[in-house]
Amino acid sequence: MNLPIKFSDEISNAKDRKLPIVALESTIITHGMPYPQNLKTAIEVEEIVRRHKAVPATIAIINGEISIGMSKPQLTQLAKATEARKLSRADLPLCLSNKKTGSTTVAATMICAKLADISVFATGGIGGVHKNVSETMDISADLNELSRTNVSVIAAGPKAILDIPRTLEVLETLGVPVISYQSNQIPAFWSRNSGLEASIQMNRLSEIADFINSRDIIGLSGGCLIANPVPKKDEISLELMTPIIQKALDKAETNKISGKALTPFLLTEIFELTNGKSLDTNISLIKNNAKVAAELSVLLNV
Ligand code: PSU
Ligand code: MN
Repeated sequence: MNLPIKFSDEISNAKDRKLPIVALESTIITHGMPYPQNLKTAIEVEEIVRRHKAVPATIAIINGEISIGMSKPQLTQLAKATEARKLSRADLPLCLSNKKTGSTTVAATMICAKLADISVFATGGIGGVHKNVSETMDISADLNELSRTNVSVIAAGPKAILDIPRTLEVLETLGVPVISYQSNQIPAFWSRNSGLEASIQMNRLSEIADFINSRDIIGLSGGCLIANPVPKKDEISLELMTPIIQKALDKAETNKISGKALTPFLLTEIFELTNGKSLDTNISLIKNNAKVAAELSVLLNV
């Protein structure tokens, strides 16, 4: 059986020439940001990867095919889509069997990147353990995926809507290294600091590349999380974010929002409660992650 996988011309060419490639997710386009900022950001993030000497591969399932690299019309289609399914490990095959279009979360993007032999992936923030986990058992499949699929994920830490200490405990249990880049703290997405100490701090990308290569040499399975704090000029402090996040969580509880819908709901609420500032921060951190991922992919490609 042939894999249902389709490479864009840009990615086919990059593969032929053995150029470094950076995977990018598509749930951030369909469920993470409003139109048209989502489209503008997706295009700009790809440009940043190119400027830093790597090739961007935005990943989604388009009409039943795992599509690695998007054309502008495809990005536009995703950005305007209202029906696209948010796909994770459990439901990724649904869109393949019924020839539908869906966006890939961190977990699903990792799976597709691995199939396409791409080992570096930039996103905004990963999913994790939700704050009310003792009642809901809501733990993102992103964590499990990090433990089993060997792709390095550059993110601005777990989203601060999550229970960050518990998310880190789960990652540790699963054997996923969390490397804080140029910081002695775990970043909290919109904020540079979570108040939690970094478990591993590295200040140079060459150290991170050596670390990843060492994992590969001893055959450790699973990926690694590189936690890259949002640039200072665009951060919103944790003090400012905490009451806003609480308001959004309360509203989600009142409206009985759960499961897949929860993360997109909270992001939209927070966008409104911050008069759009949270989106500016989100855009800034994803761009910063794309830059670091491109630089890392260049180092790992030699
Ligand atoms: N980061 C963002 N916006 C998002 C996401 C991440 O800035 O929308 C998405 C990612 O695709 C991540 C998903 O994998 O949210 C987590 O969803 P859940 O908690 O349902 O697993
Ligand atoms: Mn969930």
